[in-house]
Amino acid sequence: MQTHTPARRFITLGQFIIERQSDFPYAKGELSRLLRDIGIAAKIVNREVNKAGLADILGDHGDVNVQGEDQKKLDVYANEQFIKALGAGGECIAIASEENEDLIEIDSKVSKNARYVVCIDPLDGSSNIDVNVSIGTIFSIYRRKEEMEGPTRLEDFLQKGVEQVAAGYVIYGSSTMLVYTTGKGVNGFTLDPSIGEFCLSHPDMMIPEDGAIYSINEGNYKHFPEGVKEFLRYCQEEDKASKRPYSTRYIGSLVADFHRNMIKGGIYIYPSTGKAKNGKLRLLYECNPLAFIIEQAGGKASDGFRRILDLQPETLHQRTPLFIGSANMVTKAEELMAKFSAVQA
Ligand code: AHM
Ligand code: MG
Repeated sequence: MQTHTPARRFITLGQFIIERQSDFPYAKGELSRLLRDIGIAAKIVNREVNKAGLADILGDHGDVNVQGEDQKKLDVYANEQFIKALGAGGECIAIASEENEDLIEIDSKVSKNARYVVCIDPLDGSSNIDVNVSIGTIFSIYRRKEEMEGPTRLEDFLQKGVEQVAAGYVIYGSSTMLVYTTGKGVNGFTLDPSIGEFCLSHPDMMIPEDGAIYSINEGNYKHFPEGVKEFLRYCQEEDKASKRPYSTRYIGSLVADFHRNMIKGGIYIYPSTGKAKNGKLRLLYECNPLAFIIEQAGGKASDGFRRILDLQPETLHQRTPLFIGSANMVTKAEELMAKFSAVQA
């Protein structure tokens, strides 16, 4: 008789989503399917990102996006793939994307009664594509308010971050990972290119309470609020007991900086600057999803004074300063902001 010893079981993203379906606030399978659709689009985008140096896909697309930045071909491609996947899936009624000024309504029979809306930055850090540095996708999922019927309305999107039902990011790096939360912890999946599946590699991710890394574009130093300048002085001070001076690590690709700090412990800051009173990052599809993830992993996210997840969005592409990472580091930065900087209106 032959005996068979089962190999160590690996769990794919698809299996994991199904196994965890009962954790979801509305366990009807819709959210599972939505996450699955995002996973599929991420694999397609990953394929193109990996070919970026080879295919004739680098360079400007010629258009300018809502923020007045040049669009790269891959931004456009990624945007199209996510819209296509979410549109075909039937669970999403509308999308807000960094690449589109207005809401994208899904006009199909299958999506007519869909209960979810998605906010997405399809390819964040796209200025890094041409230099082979990690880039990412960030997404956030809300359920429409119960009373909302018929075509989508702006109100479906202008919900506070605390209302998110799921959020995640994909990092296209030395390996490709998808990390997400549905409010029951954070789990990370690494893409195994040989089988084309995301496999659970980082279960129950937690960020260390303290870190020794700070990530900020110090080129803007002159225009930082006094509280941020004080925090930088604190990071650079000698203090062996608290491992200071800390190290600076700034990739300039939010998902990559965030992901490293999640694993090693650290803080990422994009404060207000002279040019931009509310910083650079967008509340709906950059700050809120990462804030949901960091809180689920035991960290903190703030605009320097207030919890990001409690901010009331007023417009789709609104920006906010962001202080995100290890809980004790964000708390320290908030302390110094309260002491040295006036509260923003
Ligand atoms: P993008 O959405 O246009 O790619 O801009 C967001 C990016 C973040 O990934 C990154 O952290 C930040 O912009 C870097 O900005 P800066 O070059 O001003 O430091
Ligand atoms: Mg972005």
